[in-house]
Amino acid sequence: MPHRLLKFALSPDYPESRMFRAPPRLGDRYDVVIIGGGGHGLAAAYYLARDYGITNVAVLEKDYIGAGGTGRNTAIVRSNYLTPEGAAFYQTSLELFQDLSRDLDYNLFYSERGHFTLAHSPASLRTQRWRAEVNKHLGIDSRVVTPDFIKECVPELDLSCGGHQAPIYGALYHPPGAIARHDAVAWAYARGADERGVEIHQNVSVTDIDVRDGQVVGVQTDQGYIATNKVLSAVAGWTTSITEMVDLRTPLVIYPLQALVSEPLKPFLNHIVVSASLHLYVSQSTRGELVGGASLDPYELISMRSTLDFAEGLAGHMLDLFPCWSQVNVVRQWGGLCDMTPDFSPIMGTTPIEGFYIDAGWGTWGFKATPVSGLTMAHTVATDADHPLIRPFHLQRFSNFQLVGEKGAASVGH
Ligand code: PYC
Repeated sequence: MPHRLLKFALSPDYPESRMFRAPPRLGDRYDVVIIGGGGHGLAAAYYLARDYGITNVAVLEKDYIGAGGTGRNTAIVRSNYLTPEGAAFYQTSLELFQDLSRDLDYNLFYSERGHFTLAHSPASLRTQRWRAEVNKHLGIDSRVVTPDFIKECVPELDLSCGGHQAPIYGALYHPPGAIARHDAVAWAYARGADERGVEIHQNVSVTDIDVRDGQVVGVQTDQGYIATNKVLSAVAGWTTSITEMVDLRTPLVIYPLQALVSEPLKPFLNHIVVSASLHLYVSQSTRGELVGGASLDPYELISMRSTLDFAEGLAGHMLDLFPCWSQVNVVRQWGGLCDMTPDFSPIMGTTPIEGFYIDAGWGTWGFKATPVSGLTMAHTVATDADHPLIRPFHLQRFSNFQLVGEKGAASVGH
């Protein structure tokens, strides 16, 4: 079988068409340059082409598409946020996700699972009750459930946590919580954008942005100069290196976030389980792997390395909840960069530099916002006016003291 597979891979008659063209060479001028070939940049390119007919667009990715945050997260989609601004934004994203496989004509393995945030004390249960009421008020499907309900849904879960940790008193339950195949989201948006004429250039680094009299006029890359009047930065953890090029100050600080996967197992875990007290979230992917993560690493750092400390800590807490996993092998772990904002909301929209648009501040919540960020940034770039859904996330909020505090809605204690 491996030999046949190799022959198939090397054959010039490979029957599958490419997901997107390999464009010949970088052009001299584009209407829009998007820096960052992750889900957000590719989604913005797709909606620019689909909704506004703007197709003279180059997406520049310094690595391969989806190499950054898009391929380095735990692929959770949910909308149980706590501010009216956040709830409206993430709920729109969730609804776009629900129809995205059909829209992009590509199976994204979108799988609605139900999302539990466990409460390990009466005080934590009161907090989850408050979250449920706020969610209901904002039109989000959320409720508090009993230990019996949790046990029925997740029979493998040890509600007593083996006596090593405080037991489970109940949970916030968010039925539409889902997972998706994160790489496929990037590939499908890339294909949709490419089919409409957008050029996707991998392995192209932006080295400078040319701003004259407060207006973007071009982009310098390691493969030549591009004239353009519109640049969208969609590089998440690398945002500070791009904003430095245009002298734009943001309050972003970069932290690593790590995750791991186990060997594939027969499907048994139908839900997403989160424990804020144990700093853990876990789900089972459609490939059967247990996919788990924890809080941010406890230091500011631009690094994507993985550590044994993280794997040991997370595995220990997984076993507190699921002692039956003691023989499961971890097969892979990785780290990603999180561009954290002080209020745990993104930074999106126009900026004081004409023609420079920002899509950043994605911290640990970027994947779930992929469709809505693409949709709203495409509107913003095409019309030069911030989309109503992202007005609250404008960079200016930090100087106007109009922060959108979402810390309480972070899935674990980040
Ligand atoms: O916000 O759901 C979330 C999340 C999961 C992992 C990191 N953040």
